[in-house]
Amino acid sequence: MQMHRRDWLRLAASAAMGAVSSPAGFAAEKNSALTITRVKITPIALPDPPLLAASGCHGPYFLRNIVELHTDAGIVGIGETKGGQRRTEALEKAKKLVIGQNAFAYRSFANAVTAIDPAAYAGLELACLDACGKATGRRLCELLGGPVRESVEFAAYLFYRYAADHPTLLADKRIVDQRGKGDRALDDWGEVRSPEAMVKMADRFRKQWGFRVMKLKAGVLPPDVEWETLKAMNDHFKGQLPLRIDPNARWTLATALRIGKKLRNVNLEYYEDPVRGQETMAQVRKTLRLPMSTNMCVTRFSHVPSALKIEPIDVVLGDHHGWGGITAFQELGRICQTVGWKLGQHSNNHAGITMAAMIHVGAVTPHLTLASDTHYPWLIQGADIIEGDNLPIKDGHMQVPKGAGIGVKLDKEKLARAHETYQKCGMRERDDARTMRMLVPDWKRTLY
Ligand code: GKR
Ligand code: MG
Repeated sequence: MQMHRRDWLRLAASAAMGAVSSPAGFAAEKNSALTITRVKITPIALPDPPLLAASGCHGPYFLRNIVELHTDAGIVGIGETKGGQRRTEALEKAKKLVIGQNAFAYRSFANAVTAIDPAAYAGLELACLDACGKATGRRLCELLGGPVRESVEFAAYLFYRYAADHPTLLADKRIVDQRGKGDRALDDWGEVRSPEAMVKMADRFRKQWGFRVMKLKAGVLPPDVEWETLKAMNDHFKGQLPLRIDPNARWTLATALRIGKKLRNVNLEYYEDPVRGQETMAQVRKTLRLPMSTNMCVTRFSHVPSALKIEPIDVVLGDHHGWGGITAFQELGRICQTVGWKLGQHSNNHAGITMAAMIHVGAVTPHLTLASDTHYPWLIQGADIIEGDNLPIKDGHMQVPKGAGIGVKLDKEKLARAHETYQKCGMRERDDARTMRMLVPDWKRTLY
């Protein structure tokens, strides 16, 4: 089926009107062992605007894998995790280890599944927790000992980008929906590749969603232009909003030090991954004495011991998909609290199940006090695979969903459509460099 923005909006509206919220009355199943009988993995592709990062330009779709975990009680738990064919294969392999197990015993297969792929475990654990929540009438955050907060703060995630109806990008053969020019464009943000345009975008993010914290995705334009952008944002908000800048390790040590010195002149919350590797990050941190954060040089538990010695960071940006599930994220929280690191959440493109999961992560991790990253504002309204509208963001915060388990419901029609898109578009792994080369044929991820 071919869709464009208006169709997505219409479908979302009718799904919302037809949504029936069923109470958590699962008394009959309460005594069930909640044995996992079947697991369905559905790879999907959702529309993605041309956002720019050190990796290049986002392609026409981003990929995710959706988990439906069936139990003998008739309860189905849902999960979402990273996308791409390799992940689908890992999930297919992992599901063989969980069928026949009790959903409440999700930690009993954690090591075996994490050894295949932490992101596969994260998707399956989430689906187990959703099933357990539905079986007991408890929200996920309640199952995991919370909530410590009902409202979780997120940051504005600001990307330089091309207009959604850039003619070269619209000619991409992988596009299988009816997006086009003008009001048929995926979105109306237009091109944002200058400090002035970024200030306008930041202002609109603040007005539309109330974000208090602003993160600039850097590693795209020449570093001095990115510095000018951050400074213009700081001036625009009169130095009152905390700022972050993330070049995704596309800067040399010399550039990171040169730009880093200027960062002292703005309301900087932290300097995120300007350079690659713990040693180089530590050099930047020791020279500049700025707070440094990462989702690149400390991304798994085995990276912690060397980070304690080398001291490259002050902040870990965890991701429950990469660290091996929400329960692993809670453990990460305790480690960060113990060693004196602050904790935030990293994000890649995701749909509403992950969005809800990230809110629950915030609700069950006391030490998670920084505003989390999320790509969710970039998800086209009506394109999500959950029932109803995209989850609301107000005053930069999102509320823990009210229903049992994760608290959001899978919309089967939208899921089928997103799977059909995955089958037709031919994209099987993220490849931002390929899209970037459509615009700049000799583009390479060289260092600045
Ligand atoms: O979506 O282009 C992007 C981001 O750059 C993402 O891939 C990064 O993983 O958000 C991430 C980050 O904070 O480094
Ligand atoms: Mg980052």
